[in-house]
Amino acid sequence: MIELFSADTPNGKKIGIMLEEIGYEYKVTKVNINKDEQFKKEFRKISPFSKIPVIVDHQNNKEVVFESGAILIYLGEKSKKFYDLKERLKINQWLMAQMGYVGPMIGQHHQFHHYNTGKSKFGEDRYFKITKTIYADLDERLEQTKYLAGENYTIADIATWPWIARHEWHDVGLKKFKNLSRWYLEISKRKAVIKGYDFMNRGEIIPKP
Ligand SMILES: N[C@@H](CCC(=O)N[C@@H](CS)C(=O)NCC(=O)O)C(=O)O
Repeated sequence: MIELFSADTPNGKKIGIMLEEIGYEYKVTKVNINKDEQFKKEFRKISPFSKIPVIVDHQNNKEVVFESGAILIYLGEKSKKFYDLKERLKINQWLMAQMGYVGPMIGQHHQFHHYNTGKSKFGEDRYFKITKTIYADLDERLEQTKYLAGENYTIADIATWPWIARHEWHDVGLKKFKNLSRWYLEISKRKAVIKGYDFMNRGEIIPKP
């Protein structure tokens, strides 16, 4: 059994989706990041930067894995699903791009454009512009390939999709990006994605473009 310490955010949803995709039994332990539970001493023992998500693999000597990208790789290697070692070089590039660029930049767009409007024009303009560029760059990639790392659905898609699923907050207009919308909609229809998107059982529905 895998224990998932998480909150209902794009980084949290990645792992809910992956666990549903690989069909593993898992238990969600909620960490309320709005009430600073991530800073509690007990949680910091498994999460050195006080961040969700983290997993504990009770079948594997209570192995702890933090950082969503590392968790996806761990689960991909363990299940031998969505992380084909022959495609590893391509998958890693798109996964790292999500971890180091797509997520952090869109995350800042959420901070300035969604949560803190009016506090910093510079911040709002900067991250709005970067988010639009990310949409365009992903669209260009998905014009050439079916999925981000090539012809197969992989952990790189699982890592990126939950960020685009917040498109209503972005005000970029997902519909305008034909290839990105095609990819988004196709992944939205997967049973595991529908279930993993709502891994906190709040009745959440995936927003349409
Ligand atoms: N690179 C990390 C980022 C994790 C992260 O930023 N988690 C956020 C929620 S999405 C969090 O725990 N925030 C609480 C805080 O910063 O205090 C990952 O992908 O796992």
